[in-house]
Amino acid sequence: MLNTITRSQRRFTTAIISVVLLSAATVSNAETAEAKIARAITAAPSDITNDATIMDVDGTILRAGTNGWICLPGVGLIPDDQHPMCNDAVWMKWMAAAASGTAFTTDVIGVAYMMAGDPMMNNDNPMATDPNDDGVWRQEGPHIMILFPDMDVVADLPRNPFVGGPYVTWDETPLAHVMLPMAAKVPPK
Ligand SMILES: [Cu+2]
Repeated sequence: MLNTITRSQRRFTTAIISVVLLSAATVSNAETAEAKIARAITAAPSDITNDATIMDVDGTILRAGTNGWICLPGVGLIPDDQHPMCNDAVWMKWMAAAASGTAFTTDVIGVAYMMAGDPMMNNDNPMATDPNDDGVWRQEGPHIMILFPDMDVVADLPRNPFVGGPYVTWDETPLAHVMLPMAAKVPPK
């Protein structure tokens, strides 16, 4: 399945690259490293963040770490985003694949913490930017995100973000993953 990325999906990931570059250019200078680190460490529990590497969205190391976790002050794929995340190595591989337009594969699960919440996202289409775009929009509160080697193992999970519990986001795209919310939420108006 991962070998058969459609042309539209490829166009999507190409668009992501330009977004990343734009984001790096506009965000980096606006804030101090201290402010970025302070926000990045709100993404996960302190027994992760205390020894995590803190990396800016453009790849600059703001603080070296030792435990393999990488915390970022925002989602680098979205311009000016300020929702921090702490990623394991598998999620960093996913981020790189999304940014470069290459297919993502993994042999093991990946875990990312976003305990400070997500930006508003379209659950069905990672490319959607207009609130009037089709699909279900959701803004997740504190949550964990999980990648699987084979999404067939989570085929029974809902695609609806509002039924409670874990759900699949960006189903049928190369960026599909499971969202595990830690708080209740309601659909946007
Ligand atoms: Cu998230």
